[in-house]
Amino acid sequence: MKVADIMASLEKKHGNEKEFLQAVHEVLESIEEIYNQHPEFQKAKIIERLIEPDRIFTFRVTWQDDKGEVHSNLGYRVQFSNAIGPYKGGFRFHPSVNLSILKFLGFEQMFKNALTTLPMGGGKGGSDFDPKGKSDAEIMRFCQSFMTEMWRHLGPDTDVPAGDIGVGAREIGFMYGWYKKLARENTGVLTGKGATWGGSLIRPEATGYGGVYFVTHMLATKGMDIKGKTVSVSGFGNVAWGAAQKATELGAKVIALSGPDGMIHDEAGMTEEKIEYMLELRASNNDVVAPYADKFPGSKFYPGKKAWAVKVDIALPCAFQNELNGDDARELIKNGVICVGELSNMGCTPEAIAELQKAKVLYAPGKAANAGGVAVSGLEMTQNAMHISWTAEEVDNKLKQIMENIHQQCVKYGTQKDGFINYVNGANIAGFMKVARATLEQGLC
Ligand code: 2IT
Repeated sequence: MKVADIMASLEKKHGNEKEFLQAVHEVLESIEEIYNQHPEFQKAKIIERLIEPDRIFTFRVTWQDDKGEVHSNLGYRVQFSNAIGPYKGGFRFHPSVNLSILKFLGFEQMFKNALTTLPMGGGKGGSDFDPKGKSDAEIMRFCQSFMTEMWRHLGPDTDVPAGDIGVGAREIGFMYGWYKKLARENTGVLTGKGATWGGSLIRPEATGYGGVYFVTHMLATKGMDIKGKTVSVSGFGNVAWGAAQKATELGAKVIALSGPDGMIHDEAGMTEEKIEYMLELRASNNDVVAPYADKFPGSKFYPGKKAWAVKVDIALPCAFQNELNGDDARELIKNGVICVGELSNMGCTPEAIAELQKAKVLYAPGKAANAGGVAVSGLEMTQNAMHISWTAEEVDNKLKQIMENIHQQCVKYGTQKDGFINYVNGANIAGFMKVARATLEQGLC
C-alpha cells in the first residue's frame, strides 16, 4: 500500500470531501509501515474496504416552526463498519454538517471505538439543522421528523446513535420517545438517555472526565502531575464542562474558555459555580460565552480570540474539527505548553500536529483522548442489555480503566526509538489493527 496511491484514488471519487480526506490521510500515514508487513491485509484489500462506509442513508427532514413556517433539512446516517459490533456513534446537528464531515467522524469513530475495547462498530449521523435560537417545541418537531426517517436503520444490535454537537439529553429524549412510538419497543437504541429511563450515570461527564484521565497518564510519562497546572478549554458544551470539572477537582486551574464569539480569560480560575454556569450558557441556545464576563467580575471577554492565545500548561480543544491551527500551536509552544489533549474530533490541523510533535509537546488525538464518551455509551448499552444500572462510582472506575488501557495501547504502538510517544501513530495503529483483523476474519462482507 502506498499512501499517495490510495489518496489519489480516493480524491478522484470524493475530491470535495476535504475533512474526510484529511482524516483518512492521517490514519494512512500512521499505518503504512505496519500495514505493508501484512500481505494478508493487502490481499484482502482491507484498506480499500475500510475507507468506504458500509452504507450511507440520506433523507429530507421537513418540519414546521412555531410560526407555522415550513422548513426542510438534510438528514444522514453513515454506517462505516460493524466489524467489531453494532454501528455506534453520535448525531451532530449543526449547519456545517455535510457528508464530508460525517464521513470523517464515522471513519474516526470506527478506530476510536475499537480502542475502547468494547464491542462497538463505527458510525455517525446528523443534520444541517441549526438548533441555535430554536424553541423546545421546534426542536421536538425536528427530532420527531428526523426519527421518522431514521428509525428503520437503527436497533440496539444494529446501530446505536448518541449525541454530538447540537445533540444533548433534550434531543436524545425527543428522539428516543419517537423511536419507541414507531418501533413499539423500549430498548437501548440510543445512548446518552436520561438517568431515569435507561441512561448511564457519568455519561454526560464521560468525554471530559475521560480526557482528563488520559491527560494525567500523559503527564505521568514525564513524571508530572496535573495538580497546579493551568488549563484552557475551547467551547462550553458537555465536553468542556466535564473536562473543566475533573481538571478543577484534580487541582488544576482552568483559566480560559471560548465560544464562537470570542474568549474568556479568567485568571482566578474556574470554580464549581462558574463551571455550572457553562450549562446555562449552553441551554440558552445562543452559542456565546461573552455573558460569563458580566456574571463573574475579574474575568475578561476578548471578542474574536481563541482560548489558545492564553499562556497555559495544558490546552484542551473541546469544540470543533480544525479549531487549533498551526499559528495557534506556535503560540501555545511559545508560551510553554506541556500537553495538548484533543477532546474534540480532529481538533488540530495537520500543521498544528506537526508543530506540536516537532516541539515534543505531549499531544493526543481525539480518537484516543476523547474516547471516554463513547466508552461510557458502550457501558450504557451493557447496562440496558442486562436491564440493570451501575452506580456512578462503578461506571467511573470502568471509565478510568478504559482510559488507562487506551493510553497503554498508544504507548505500545506509538513509542519511537528516541523514547518520544507519538500518540497519533499509537492510536491509529492500535485502532486500525483491531478493525483490520476483525474485517479479515469475517471474509468478504
Ligand atoms: O464523538 C464521539 O465519540 C461522540 N460524539 C459520542 C458517540 C457515542 O456514541 O457516545
